[in-house]
Parts: sequence; C-alpha cells; structure tokens
Amino acid sequence: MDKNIKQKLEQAGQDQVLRFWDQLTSAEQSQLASQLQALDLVQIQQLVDEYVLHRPQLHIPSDIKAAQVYPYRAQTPEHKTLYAQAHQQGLNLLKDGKVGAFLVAGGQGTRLGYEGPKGEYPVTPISKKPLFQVFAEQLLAHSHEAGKAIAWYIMTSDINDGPTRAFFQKHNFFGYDASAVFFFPQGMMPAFGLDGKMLLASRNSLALSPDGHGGSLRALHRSGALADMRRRGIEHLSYFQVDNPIVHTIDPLFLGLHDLSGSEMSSKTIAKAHALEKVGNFCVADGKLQVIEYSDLPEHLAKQTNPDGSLKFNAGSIAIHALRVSFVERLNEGGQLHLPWHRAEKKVNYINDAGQLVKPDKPNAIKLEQFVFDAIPLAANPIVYETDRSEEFSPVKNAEGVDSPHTSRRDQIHRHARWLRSCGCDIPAKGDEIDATIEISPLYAANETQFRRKHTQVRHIKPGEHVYIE
Ligand code: UD2
Repeated sequence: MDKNIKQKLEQAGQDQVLRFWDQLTSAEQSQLASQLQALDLVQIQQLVDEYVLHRPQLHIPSDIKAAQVYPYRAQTPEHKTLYAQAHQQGLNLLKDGKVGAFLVAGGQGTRLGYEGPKGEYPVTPISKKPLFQVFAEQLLAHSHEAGKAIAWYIMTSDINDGPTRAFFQKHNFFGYDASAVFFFPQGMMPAFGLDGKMLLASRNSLALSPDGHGGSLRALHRSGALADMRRRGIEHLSYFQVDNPIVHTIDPLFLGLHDLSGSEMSSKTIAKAHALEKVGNFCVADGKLQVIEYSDLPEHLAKQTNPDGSLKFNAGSIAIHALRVSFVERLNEGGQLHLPWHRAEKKVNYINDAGQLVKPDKPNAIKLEQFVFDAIPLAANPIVYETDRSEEFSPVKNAEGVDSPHTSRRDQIHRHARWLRSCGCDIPAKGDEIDATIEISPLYAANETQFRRKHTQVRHIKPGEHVYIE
C-alpha cells in the first residue's frame, strides 16, 4: 500500500477499509488501491463532518418568488420577433459547429429494474428502438440539417461504462460518426455508515456509487471533454438525461434564446401536473434563480395560487439545460467544483468485520450526490423557457405506473398522432386514447417542423393499425 494513501486514510479516520488488506491477492490489492487513489481523502473527511455525522440544516429562503419564464408559444409581437431571431441564431450556431450534445447516462436505473445501462432499454412503440438509438437518430437528423456532425458527449459511470461503449460498437454507433462521440465516466463516491466510516462492498472494494448528475460538470473537466470542445470550437452544450425518449436533444430556438440572452445556464420547464408533483420548482430565492426540490418547497407555497386559480409555483424542472462551455470551465477553476452535496439515507449492502456480506432491511448508509441544477444560481443571466409536456417530457423511470415504459409509449404515440393531425391526417381515437400504434423515426423527422416539411402522404389511419414512418 502506498504509504501516502495509508497515512491519509489514518488521518481521515478511514483506515478500516484496509482491514482485510493482508489477506488480499496482489490483483485485489491494486483494485482497492486504485479506488482509494481516485478519492480526495481530505475532502472526504470534510464531507463526513458536514453531511454524514451532521444533518445539514435545510436553508429555506424567506422570500421565495415564482420564476419569470419565456412562454412556449410567443404571444406578443416582441416575443414573436425574439423567437424568430432566436430560432435563426440556434440554426447558425449548429451550422457553425458551436453546439455539442451532452447526455448524462451514469445513473443506476434501479427503479426501472433493468440490469444494463438504461440507454439500452427498448422504448419506441413499434420498432422497439433503445433510448440510445432514439437520441443518435435525432442527432443525425439535426447534424444533417446543420451540414456537419454534432459532437456528442456521453457521460457514463464505472457501473456502465464498458457495456455502454460495447453497445454503441455492436450497433455501429447507430449510423453516427464514431469520431464525433466522446464517452467519459463520471466520478464515484463511497457510501458511509451512519458512523461516518466508508463501507466495503467486498474485502477488496469500496461500496461506491456515481456522484450525482452534478458530478458531470467536474467529469467534463477531468476527462478532457472540455479541452476537446475547445479544439472543436464548441461554445454551448445541449444537456439531457437518458430516461426521456421524447426530449428534443437539440432545440434551435432554446439554444438561440440561451445565446442571445447571454445566459450561462438555461433550463426548460413544463407546467406542473399538480401542486405536489415530484419535480424540482424554478423559483427566485435570495435574489437568485434556482431549483427548489419538491421535497424542500414548503407545502403552503407549492399550493399557492394566482388570482386566476393557476399555481403560483408552476414551473417544474425537467432536467433539460443549455450550458456555456466557458461557464463549466469557470466552475472548475481551482480544481474543485463548488456545488453543494445532497445527503440521502439508503440501504447499502456491505461486509462486516467478519468479512460477511450484510443485506440491511432498513437504511444503514449515507450517499452523497451533487445536482446539476445547483449550478444555476452561479450562472450569469440564467433563463427558463417553457415547453409542452406532451411534446417533450415522458421519462421512463419506473417499471410500472407513472413514468413507466407504458406511459411513455402512450405519450410517444400521442405526440406522433399530433404531428400527423397537423398535416391533415385522420387519426382514430377511442375517448382520449389513440386507437392505433404510430411511430415516426427521428431519421424521418426529429421535430414537428421537420415533419411538416416532409409533406407526408399518410392521410388516413385505420383503427388498430400499426404505422411506422421512416
Ligand atoms: C430528476 C430531478 C427532478 C426532475 C426529473 C426529470 C433530481 C434530484 N431530480 O429526478 O427534479 O427534473 O429528474 O426527469 O435530479 N444521473 C447520472 N449520474 C448520477 C445520477 C444521475 O448520470 O450520478 C443521470 C441518470 O442517468 C438520469 C438522470 O441523471 O439520466 C436523472 O437521474 P435520477 O433518475 O436520479 O433523477 P430523478 O428521476 O430522481
């Protein structure tokens, strides 16, 4: 064992992770040593004091206001002019190769109950394309329109990096230019026992998990992705999560609005389904735009209404952002990413002093994560732009019920039915449900504007019919 690490572990009061050291083979010793080397043990000690041994006091700002939001459809002449300019600006940025796509796919997908990387999960109604393919094909359509391949940054984590790369290789990158794709793993954090001690998952391995989507902002720097962006002349990132098959991976209007307003970090919002929906809320608090998680927004505020009965805090966060590359560089200055950590009590399997595996039946550990939206209050001129839930948000998070493969399939069909209807096609319906299975390949059209330009010949769909447009 490197003397230096041993000493740092002792200083941090964490040398219990070496208790099986002498019984390990040299390969096992190097595995544990490399996990320890990747950790900043001085920072770990501070985090244990601040977040594990003590429960940080939740700071609820006294003056929370609703955030100003750019509406989905421009209503006023000023907005109409601005949106037309923004759309053109977004297209220009894409033509000039100044936009990169950024997919965060390092999470564990535990709730969905799928073993492999979540992006492998088949989601589309007819062709059963996996999430990764849906994004690749959308980006291909936008690259085609821009006249050049959009560079695509994909964040994985140690739990799925190898399988994710292998999946892309196996499928020939779904037709995407492999030289435009940059994979990189995010950082990992150890789970701590309630006594602040790092847990072992086995004799030669820490109980590690990804450090949260906020960790993406550090991983962009450490992996060399930011340097790659500089080489390619990329100025903005279009950020999206792996779980939402109807996300617009690239939205020229949103990107243009972000750029024209000089925003360092912009976000999309949707009107909440109800006051207590489990999404973050865009608010202005302590004079700064920020996202307050649903669990942290006092219920009386969440339920407050305007004189017309609408919710006062109605701007839900759907984890779609635009980020300036220079902002991410600034956040990493000095080698530390200054975002807060969030503490969660979880059940984590570990091995005890006798070397036996323990599977707890109640939370026994603290996990720490950083959240990407905590960067918003640090950004200059951040903006929020509204989008339509049925057009852009239907994630696959749970095996059943809300936000499941079933609801997402239904929402994909509804969206594509709407695009077809807008071109004059008759769509059969039974009550609120579409009585047909419809899928439009992103290679045919990645959004309604591209779809209308294609002048589809589909004019009538029969009840129960399966229609795949590619
Ligand atoms: C997140 C937001 C929620 C809402 C919702 C929209 C938080 C705390 N809440 O909820 O307000 O916007 O998304 O869908 O973020 N990921 C990583 N690495 C990690 C952790 C997550 O890449 O270490 C990725 C993950 O692969 C997925 C995304 O981040 O693409 C969302 O993660 P989640 O499922 O933990 O977020 P969720 O659904 O609790």
